[in-house]
Amino acid sequence: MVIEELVRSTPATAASHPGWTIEGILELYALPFMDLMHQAQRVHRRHHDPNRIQLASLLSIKTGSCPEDCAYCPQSSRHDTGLESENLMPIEEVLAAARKAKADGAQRFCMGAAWRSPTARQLDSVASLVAEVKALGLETCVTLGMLKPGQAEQLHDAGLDYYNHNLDTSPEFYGSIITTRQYQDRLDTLGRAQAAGLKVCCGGIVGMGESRRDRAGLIAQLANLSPYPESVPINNLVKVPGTPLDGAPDIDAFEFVRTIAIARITMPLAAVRLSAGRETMDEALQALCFLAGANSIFYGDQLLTTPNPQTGRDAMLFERLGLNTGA
Ligand code: SAM
Ligand code: DTB
Ligand code: SF4
Repeated sequence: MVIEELVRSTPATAASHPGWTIEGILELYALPFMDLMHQAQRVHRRHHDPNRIQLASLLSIKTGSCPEDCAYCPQSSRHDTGLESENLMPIEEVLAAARKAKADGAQRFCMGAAWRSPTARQLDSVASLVAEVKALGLETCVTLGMLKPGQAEQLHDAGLDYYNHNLDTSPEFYGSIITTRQYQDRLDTLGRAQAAGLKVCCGGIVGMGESRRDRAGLIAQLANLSPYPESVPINNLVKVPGTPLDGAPDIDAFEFVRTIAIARITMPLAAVRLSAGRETMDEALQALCFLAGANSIFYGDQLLTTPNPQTGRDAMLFERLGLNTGA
């Protein structure tokens, strides 16, 4: 069986596998659900502790008034979402949040800024933040928009571990969601981050009204990056009133789980993160996502501007499932 062979021959390295074309990925989507889950568990157990979940905490260090027009995003200045804009957060506030995240058990601290692309001065400020957060003993991640030549190197020198920059969807659907930048701009920034020696956190959003082929197209793009991303966040759209996608139809829960399973199979070594959208998922569905190979979550009561499950609720879920977090 072709799929069996592809799954078996996917290398245990971060090198992409030439077999993961859109058509190959659509074949995975077409598998009976139980067979897909079985394949995903096989891959997951070969490369990861199946009972371990990595915790990453998020902080919005600069909120709102973004000039980009991403149709899903509450922080775009083009949408009236009632969000209050904030300037770059003072360093002490960021460090207080990072210390709390560490005390709560997070391994990684991700700082997000609603910028199209940071200026040289903004990047200097973020580089100082990164160095201080790193000194607390946390892995560091930032997401700042597009990087210009030299900026990824500056972040790397400051001690940054990961750069988050999502491809969000397939190249074909991208223009229906964002018009103020091109897919190639995103690929260029990812290339700069990788060339500077940063690890990459790159994934996308499902539930934006895209087709299955678009979801397969996103995964094909991710899996064929060379190397594929170390972290792959799979976000379920958080529908925010005032954004153009507020009324998007819900994605079928099993289609979401399939997407996680396929990210796991095609990028065996990656940390696949069950990202935005957990607030509206019940615990059984989250458990199914972990079974499909998700082994990372955003941990903390808030994502960037929208709510996330309370940490106490997550801790209870881990206990009920016998999951450990390495904390
Ligand atoms: N401005 C930078 C950028 O776009 O790269 C960094 C911050 S931006 C908010 C980071 C990511 O959050 C986006 O790429 C998108 O994948 C995700 N995101 C934003 N709004 C979302 C929503 N409503 N639901 C799910 N994910 C969302
Ligand atoms: C990612 O893939 N998801 C996170 C993080 N990377 C930066 C952001 C989710 C944002 C959800 C909407 C909000 O809270 O503003
Ligand atoms: Fe700006 Fe990032 Fe939101 Fe797009 S996703 S509007 S670039 S903050």
